[in-house]
Amino acid sequence: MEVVCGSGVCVSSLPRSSTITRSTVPQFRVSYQYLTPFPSQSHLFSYHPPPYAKTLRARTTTKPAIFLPHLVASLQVDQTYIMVKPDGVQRGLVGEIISRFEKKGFKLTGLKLFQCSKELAEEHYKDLNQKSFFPKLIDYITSGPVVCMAWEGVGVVASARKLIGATDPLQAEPGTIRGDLAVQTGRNVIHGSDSPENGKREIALWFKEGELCDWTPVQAPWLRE
Ligand code: DAT
Ligand code: MG
Repeated sequence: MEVVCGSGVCVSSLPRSSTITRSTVPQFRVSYQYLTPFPSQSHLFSYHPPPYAKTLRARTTTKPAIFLPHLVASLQVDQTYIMVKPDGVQRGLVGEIISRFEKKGFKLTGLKLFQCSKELAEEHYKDLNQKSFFPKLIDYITSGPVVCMAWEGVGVVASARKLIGATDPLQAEPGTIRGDLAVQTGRNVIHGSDSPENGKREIALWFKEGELCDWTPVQAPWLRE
C-alpha cells in the first residue's frame, strides 16, 4: 500500500476493499478523521475498479487514483442571509417561511425582527443602485419591519434560492415560497443571498457581534450521515 499526499492532491493506490484505519495508517490520522463523515472514501477518488470486474485481482487493482478536492469543497458548510420583507411580515407569513427552512433541515443561527434604515437598505442592495426601480425598492424594504435570519448548512445558499424561487413570483415554480405566496416582483416577500460570499457579507451587515448562535441541533445525526 502506498499513499502520497501533496498540497491539495493525494495519489493513492489503495485497493478498493482497503479500509483506512488508525492502526493501518497511523501517520494519516488527520486525513482519516476528516474523511469519516463522508458516506464512503472511494467516491472521492477518480478511479474505481469496475464493479463488473470478474477476478479478485481485477477488483483489487492498485491503479493510482487522483483525489478530487472539489468534492470535498462541495461539502463545505455555508451561510446565507434570508430576510422576510415588510410585505411578508405584514401578511403574517413569517412562521410559514421560517418553517420551510426548518423542515428542509438547515440550521438557524440568527433571527430578529428589525426596522432597517435607508442607509442599510442602500448598502444591502448597492449592486442595484443604478436600476430604475432602486428608489422604490429602498422605500419598500424600509416601509416596515423585516425578519432577518442567518441559516447555515452544506449547500444552503443554492438550496435556499431554490426554496425561494424566481425573482418574479409569476415565474416562480409552485412549491417555492414566491411561487406559492406572492404575485409581483415588487412584493416578492423574501430575500436570499445569491452566493456564499454575499451570504457572509450580508450576515455581517445585518447582524451585530453576539447576535448569532453557535449551536448543534439534536437532529444533526438524522440529517447527515
Ligand atoms: P432576487 O431578490 O431574486 O435576488 P435581485 O437581486 O435581482 O433578485 O433583485 C433584488 C430585488 O429587487 C428583488 O427581489 C425585487 C427587486 N427587483 C428586481 N428586479 C426588479 C424589477 N425589474 N422591478 C422591480 N423590482 C425589482
Ligand atoms: Mg439578489
